Amino acid sequence: MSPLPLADMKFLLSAEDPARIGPCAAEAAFVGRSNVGKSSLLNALCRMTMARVSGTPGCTRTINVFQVGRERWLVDLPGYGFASGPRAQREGWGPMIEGYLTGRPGLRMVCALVDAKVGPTKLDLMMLEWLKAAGLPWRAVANKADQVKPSRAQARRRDVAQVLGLKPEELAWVSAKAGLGLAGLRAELAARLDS
Ligand SMILES: Nc1nc2c(ncn2[C@@H]2O[C@H](COP(=O)(O)OP(=O)(O)OP(=O)(O)O)[C@@H](O)[C@H]2O)c(=O)[nH]1
Ligand SMILES: [Mg+2]
Repeated sequence: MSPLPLADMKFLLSAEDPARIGPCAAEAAFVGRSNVGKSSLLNALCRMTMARVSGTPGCTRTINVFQVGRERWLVDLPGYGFASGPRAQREGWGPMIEGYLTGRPGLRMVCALVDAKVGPTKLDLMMLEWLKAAGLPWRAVANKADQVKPSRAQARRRDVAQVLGLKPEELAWVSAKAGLGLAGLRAELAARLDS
């Protein structure tokens, strides 16, 4: 298997209307509530600063597509659960995210992010149920693991996994900021996109 050139990410396009995004053989997407670190994780996985990151929720407002190889994409989506911003825009995000997720035959992996310290929110659980019902290849990822004391990490991972109905080892435990757990997720992503 040739390793995906995850370190050679290029910005490809930004779209509000998922119907306008052309086909791709294999792609992976990042979903989760606003500010959970989707864009940061995408950057960290590729060791680049390409996707825009901000401490203010609602930073990513469109579907942003990055190319990581021939017909291989990583897709950064807007977050959900963001309480401010123009109402019309907020209400447009649900259909935008849903429209994207249901319209991509090449979608090989959906990284569903939750906050390792905060734990899954109601909306996170709804998102996971929705991904399961849609039959999409989801992968639960707890980000910001650096916010959890190392001495509590094992118990915390077990508890977060339990809320999601998973075994601890089925929940990727990562930190985009500290680089924790990224090698495993990177390898998994590359394998799924390359299969
Ligand atoms: N401590 C810590 N902070 C992180 C981590 N990942 C991201 N952050 C911070 O969380 C904030 C939000 O990060 P983003 O990557 O913009 O989050 P997002 O999920 O893309 O947010 P939206 O685009 O609004 O949906 C930024 O201040 C990041 O620096 C992490 O692993 N640990
Ligand atoms: Mg973002």
